[in-house]
Amino acid sequence: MDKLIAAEPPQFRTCPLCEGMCGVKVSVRDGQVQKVRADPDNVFSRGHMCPKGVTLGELHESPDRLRGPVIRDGDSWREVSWEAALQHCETLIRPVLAQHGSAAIAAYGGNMIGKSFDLGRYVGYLLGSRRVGSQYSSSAVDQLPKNLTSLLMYGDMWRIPVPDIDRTDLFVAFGANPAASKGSILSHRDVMGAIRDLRARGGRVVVVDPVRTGTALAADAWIPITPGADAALLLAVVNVLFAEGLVRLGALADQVNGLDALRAAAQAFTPEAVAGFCDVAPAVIRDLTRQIAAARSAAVYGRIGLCTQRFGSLASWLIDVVSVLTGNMGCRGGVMFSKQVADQMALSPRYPADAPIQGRRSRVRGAPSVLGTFPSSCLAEEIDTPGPGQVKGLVTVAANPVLSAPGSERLDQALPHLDFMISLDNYINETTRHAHVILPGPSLLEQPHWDMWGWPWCLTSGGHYSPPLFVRPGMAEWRVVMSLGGLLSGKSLADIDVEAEDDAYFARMCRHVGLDPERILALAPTHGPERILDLNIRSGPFGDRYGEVAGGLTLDSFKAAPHGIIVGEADEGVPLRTTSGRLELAHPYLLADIPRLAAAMAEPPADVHLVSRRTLRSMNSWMNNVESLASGRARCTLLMHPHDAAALQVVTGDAVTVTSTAGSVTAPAEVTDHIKPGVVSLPHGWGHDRPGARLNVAGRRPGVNANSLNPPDLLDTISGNAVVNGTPVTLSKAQVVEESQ
Ligand SMILES: Nc1nc2c(c(=O)[nH]1)N[C@H]1C(S)=C(S)[C@@H](COP(=O)(O)OP(=O)(O)OC[C@H]3O[C@@H](n4cnc5c(=O)[nH]c(N)nc54)[C@H](O)[C@@H]3O)O[C@H]1N2
Ligand SMILES: Nc1nc2c(c(=O)[nH]1)N[C@H]1C(S)=C(S)[C@@H](COP(=O)(O)OP(=O)(O)OC[C@H]3O[C@@H](n4cnc5c(=O)[nH]c(N)nc54)[C@H](O)[C@@H]3O)O[C@H]1N2
Ligand code: SF4
Ligand SMILES: [Mo]
Repeated sequence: MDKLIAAEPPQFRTCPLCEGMCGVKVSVRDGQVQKVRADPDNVFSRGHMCPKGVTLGELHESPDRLRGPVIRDGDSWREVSWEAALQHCETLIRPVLAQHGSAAIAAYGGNMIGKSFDLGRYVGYLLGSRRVGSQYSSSAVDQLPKNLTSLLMYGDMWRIPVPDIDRTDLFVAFGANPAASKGSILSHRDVMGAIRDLRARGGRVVVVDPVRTGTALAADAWIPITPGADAALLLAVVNVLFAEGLVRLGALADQVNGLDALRAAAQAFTPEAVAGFCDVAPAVIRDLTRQIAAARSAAVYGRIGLCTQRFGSLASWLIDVVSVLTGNMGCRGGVMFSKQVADQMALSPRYPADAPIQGRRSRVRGAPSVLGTFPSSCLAEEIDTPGPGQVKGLVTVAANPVLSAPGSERLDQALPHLDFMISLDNYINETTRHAHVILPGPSLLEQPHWDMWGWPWCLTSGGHYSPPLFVRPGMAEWRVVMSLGGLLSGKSLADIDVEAEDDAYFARMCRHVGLDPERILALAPTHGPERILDLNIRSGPFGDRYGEVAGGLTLDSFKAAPHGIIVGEADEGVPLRTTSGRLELAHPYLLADIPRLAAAMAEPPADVHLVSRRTLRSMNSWMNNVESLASGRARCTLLMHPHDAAALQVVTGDAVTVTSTAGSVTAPAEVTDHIKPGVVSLPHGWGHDRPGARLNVAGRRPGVNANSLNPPDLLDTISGNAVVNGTPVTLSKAQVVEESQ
């Protein structure tokens, strides 16, 4: 029986699992979660949720979830006190720092950071550049191209435009499948419902994707495209907009730089010139362009299929360019920028650009860090290649790169050679099984929640505070994080004054938002993440600035509103923080990458391309360990077109071996005409067959790791983002389906 924080459940929370921000009602009996259901009164989600949210209790109660820190002794794990765990960290870190300095320490930050109340607010302290020599992150297998293009175009890496699907007349989605993902960099209570509503009011939806996804099935038109070819198609759209005199800058007319350079850059990319590369007919490209130009409003959107491909930055840039050229940027029904109640990035002194576009080059491969992050696949070689600067110590924070990043096999083999590996993680999984110490965070029900990865992409401005439901046994996570940060900066535990450091950390944020730290510290003496959230709300556009603005919001306003508060909606217009003060439509950094695209268009095409997918009942790698989601039909299957299946003489269920220059996996075929011929699709996040991982549910249905096929050196060069879509592969019929499927 777990200890409740207060005695009056049911409790109303926001489900933190994806960007959907569904309000849920958690009922408890005898210290156990009885059920989790949608909260019809949540002001944002109004009763919408999905099957994952229902499992918040199961996640909390999972016997595989670590309740306290563990230290590895050979192949076994020992539960220890928090003090002993941190002491062990000190013993591990000290000699590495003494011998090699912080340059030999790397950190890998993962997806769950943004969902954790303490990590999300203290990770900046932990992974500051004074403590960690090189940074790696799941962002470089995700949205890094979007960060890059937003920085170049608008001067702010975290201002990413969001499609206004509730008011648009035409929604065009590239490489996104909200039917499974529930929307990403697009937080909406119900994206698929909005698509239905849009069509019901006479609007149109077009999906550009090599797979006829659930989203494509709900759309008016599906444009199957060769994976990795979107940048070429979008350049042709730009070409046609200029050629046919369809460019309308509207309100942005006198705020835009680079129109002529853009026209020149797109000159050679006529629909005829790109049609073969994209496998999309010129007439289809012209028709799509004219539809976007003619629509009263059009919301053009691209997500993971667009970012994690060979030309992820060009494609991400061009998506926004099309919006600007057709008068849909910063406008209702087009794409808009959120106006947050508590913009976490606004508290960061390093904001709006966290780091220079290109920083130091990696030691082994010579790849530059981009916006402070090295390509994910560099980490393995930095660990296993001897020489000055070799990575000797690693901190992973809520990440599972052994499954989630290309080069995963080499990383798996390199990790045991580290002098130390410390993981902040709730499970012993494929990555953390190599750690010397694992420092788990609270369960999602043992911590407060305020969605810091949903509201930034939401055109409704509002907030919802979820109080913790159960008591977290042991040390508060922010204290663990600060202690570890102190150790990484060379202090000994005895010398770390967590509370003084916390005050200093908080004071820096106060100064950054123009508030006098002494005044605020006197008003807000309680340490920890809630004080930071309160500052974030109070210093934001709707806040009370600690009494300076009458009627302004505070964290207490939200604590008094169990179903959340909506305060308004996003403003029209484009917030510009570029040095020119103008929207940079044709930044030279991006233009310089066009010849690489032109060269790729001249290469002989691959016979078969591999792409990735998600399923509704999964969350990256880690929720494959939830029994009620895992049961049922096998999900780690290879989607393939009947033509490709016939060529191999395979039918659904037969084992097919997929081989690339990086490796080979065998998975059961799922033959379907909902995929373009010459394209196969595997879900990502699988491959739970490594010994020593303690994921008992996932281990029974391990599936295969799609990333063993994605070559570590294949990058979107200018962002360093990984390529996990569009990998050339070959197929062959395998003799038996391995038991692992
Ligand atoms: N082939 C292919 N690869 C991909 C993708 C793809 O589409 N195709 N997608 C990419 C994308 S978009 C992403 S975001 C990345 C994700 O990459 P990662 O972030 O590396 O992978 P996750 O599976 O999300 O790992 C989450 C980690 O958080 C831990 N965890 C869970 N709950 C908690 C908690 O409360 N606290 C702490 N401290 N840890 C917790 C889990 O045990 C797990 O180790 O994968 C990328 N990789
Ligand atoms: N249920 C569930 N929800 C999730 C997650 C999860 O694992 N499970 N993960 C969360 C995370 S971390 C993220 S980042 C989001 C991602 O959210 P989405 O971007 O919606 O992700 P996917 O559902 O993988 O859809 C990507 C689509 O891109 C297509 N695609 C692949 N290559 C190309 C290409 O070259 N061009 C084009 N045009 N399309 C291509 C794929 O076929 C696929 O349909 O989802 C989040 N939500
Ligand atoms: S859609 Fe996302 S936020 Fe909503 S219940 Fe499902 S996982 Fe949770
Ligand atoms: Mo992601």
